[in-house]
Amino acid sequence: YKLKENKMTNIVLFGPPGAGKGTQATILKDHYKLKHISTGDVFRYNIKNETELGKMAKSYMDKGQLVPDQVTIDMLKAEVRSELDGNGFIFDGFPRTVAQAEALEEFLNEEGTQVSAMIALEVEDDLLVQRLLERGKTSGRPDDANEAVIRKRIKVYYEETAILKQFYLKENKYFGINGVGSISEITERLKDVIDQLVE
Ligand code: B4P
Repeated sequence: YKLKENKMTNIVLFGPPGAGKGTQATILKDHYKLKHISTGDVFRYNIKNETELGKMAKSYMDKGQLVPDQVTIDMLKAEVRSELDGNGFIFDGFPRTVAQAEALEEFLNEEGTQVSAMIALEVEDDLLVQRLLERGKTSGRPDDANEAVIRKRIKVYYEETAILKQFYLKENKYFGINGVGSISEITERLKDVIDQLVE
């Protein structure tokens, strides 16, 4: 799979916490042979290994807040640089702020590529809370453990992240799909969008 007019296929999976980004990215990366970058996973890896970055990130994540932009952007760039010879990327959980979106655009341009599409998974808040509480029973993730933190993450999404829809709409790169249904139904909806971009 290669993007029709471009060197790489770079998909941003978008949506509120619990919308299914990580779930779908894991499936799509194998299907399209893309590198999956989840900033949440990279932070959790650093937390597990007790790195300085991990200690810092944990203090924000446990409260349902975003990790500061500069560290997140630097981390993302390092991940992208390690895989620039591949087919492209699925970004899962990045960008989450306007500053992150601008940094991504500039950085990909420098590397001779760009975001192909942002695809948003649309799911209502109560279902998000339900999914995350369910995951919290087994994930061991402190940010899934209680409803107040989950509600805080959703609030941060509407305050800081949701605006990115406008950013990509302006560039004609925004696609919204219904994120409610079985995991395989949603994968099919995503493939319908992505198949129009790749050959
Ligand atoms: P993330 O790791 O990105 O976590 P998330 O928003 O909860 O989404 P995730 O991908 O894990 O869940 P999914 O929807 O797949 O972020 C965690 C924290 O890290 C943030 O709060 C922030 O502090 C920090 N962070 C990460 N990126 C950052 C950035 N760029 N800038 C600053 N800070 C950043 O799935 C949720 C659950 O729903 C799962 O249990 C799944 O099994 C279930 N599910 C999925 N699809 C379903 C379906 N169709 N039906 C039923 N259940 C489904």
